[in-house]
Amino acid sequence: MVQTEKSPETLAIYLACLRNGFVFVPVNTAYRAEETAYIMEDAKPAFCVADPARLTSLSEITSNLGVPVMSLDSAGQGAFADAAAGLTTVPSPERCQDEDLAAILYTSGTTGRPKGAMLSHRNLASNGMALTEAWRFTGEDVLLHALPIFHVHGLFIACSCALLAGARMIWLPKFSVGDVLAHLSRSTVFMGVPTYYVRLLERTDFTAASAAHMRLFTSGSAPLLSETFDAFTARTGMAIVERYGMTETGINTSNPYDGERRAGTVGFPLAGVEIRIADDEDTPLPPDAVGGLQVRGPNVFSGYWRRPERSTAEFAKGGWFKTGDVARVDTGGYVHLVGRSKDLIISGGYNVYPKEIEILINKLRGVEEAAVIGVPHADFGEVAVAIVTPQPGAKLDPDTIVAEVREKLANYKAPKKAYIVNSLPRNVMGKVQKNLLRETYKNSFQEEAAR
Ligand code: MLC
Ligand code: AMP
Repeated sequence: MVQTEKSPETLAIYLACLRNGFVFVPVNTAYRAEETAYIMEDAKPAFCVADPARLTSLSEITSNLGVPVMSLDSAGQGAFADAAAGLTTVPSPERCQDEDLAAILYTSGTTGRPKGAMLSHRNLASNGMALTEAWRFTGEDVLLHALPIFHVHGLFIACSCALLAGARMIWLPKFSVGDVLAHLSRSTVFMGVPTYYVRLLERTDFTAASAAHMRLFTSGSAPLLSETFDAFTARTGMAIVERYGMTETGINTSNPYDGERRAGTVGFPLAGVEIRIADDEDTPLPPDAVGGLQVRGPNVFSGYWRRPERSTAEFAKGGWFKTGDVARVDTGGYVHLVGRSKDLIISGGYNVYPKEIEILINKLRGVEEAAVIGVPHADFGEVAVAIVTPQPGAKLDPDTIVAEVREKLANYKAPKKAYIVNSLPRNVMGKVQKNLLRETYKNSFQEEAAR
């Protein structure tokens, strides 16, 4: 398990794991101690590498579990680096089978607890090769890498393309619009979440000339608004390639490299990947019908770590994985994502599961019940907002609720605002009507956007 700041050394640890048959488990560096502890207890890693700033908070859990831990900082220094430097021989590579486990990536779930998606060597290799081909990567490319490397986007999608093609990467420690602008003239490919493009477009010094050396911009992890797509084309003369992926599957579909890149769509299935739209009984639907998007292929994971029951429930007969995304395929074959059946907020490309936050707020003193919803936000696409009812006689302060969540959960998950109300709207079954709440609070961030 690795929870370190982005560095070339962290990438080397990942590659060393692949080469030697170890299972790589990257963990988001924004996670608080409890979130990390949960993953560590679930994964039970043989060994842990962590940023020195985390050693104290991790020590209790690592010593309870008997997990050895070594430090590595953002500059690639620390006990782990020292030990590696002392090695005199390089072990020969392990002969891994296609089905052998290569990585476990934790993805939060609608139950409020993260589960580890088990990804095999075949999953990673097949998807990397299909993408390298689809996006025409060659050894001449220079990928400007600004994504975090604890998720599939930055770690597998971006790195697999560059490494399989023998391309170079400019390795930014994190996304910063200034750094990206400074390096575009030396790069040929950039991959981002929609927020990166929104922020680039806010800069008047981002022009057609800044992008003149680039051959490809891709976007994914969250919906790219048509306005962003159009503004980008108007500014640069280039069309962003929007694609669609998941932790459990890597990339499923992409707009074409050659051919029309259509705004508001995520293009066609990659080579070797099958998708279908199905109804609630898993019966395939005809073109243009809206239903659940299911996927099958060498990219699809084998199940969740130590959760056989969840793994079976998420697959339909014939090995089709139910993504939880609601989509339609038009008669031209383009896939349109139209919604999600899972209660999920995607904020700046990070997944936020309302359930996880609701469970936490419900435990706070004086709280009767909380409902967490996603509302539109100009920068992050959407952000979490909490609607909370007090216990009889209790007085609640919205800012305190937000602050208490931030103590326990990564900042990006914390609601950006909380509202205290007397009651939550419910349907006849007693279920909270989140659609009504989303409508009521949809303008929560309009003023900020206008400023
Ligand atoms: C940071 N903050 C966020 C946030 N990121 N809030 C909501 N949503 C986010 N995504 C908060 C911080 O906690 C902080 O709060 C404030 O915003 C500013 O923090 P920051 O550190 O300055 O933010 P910044 O570095 O600018 O980060 C924003 C970002 C980053 C967009 C650059 O979130 C990012 O790189 N996102 C990419 C995520 C990604 O790689 N997703 C791929 C998942 S894989 P405060 O209050 O403390 O100031 C996947 C599959 C697929 O989905 O298809 O690809
Ligand atoms: P994750 O669990 O972090 O891997 O997130 C996967 C989810 O991100 C998918 O199930 C989709 O809901 C969403 N997603 C990924 N790419 C796109 C995209 N291009 N447009 C809309 N949603 C996307």
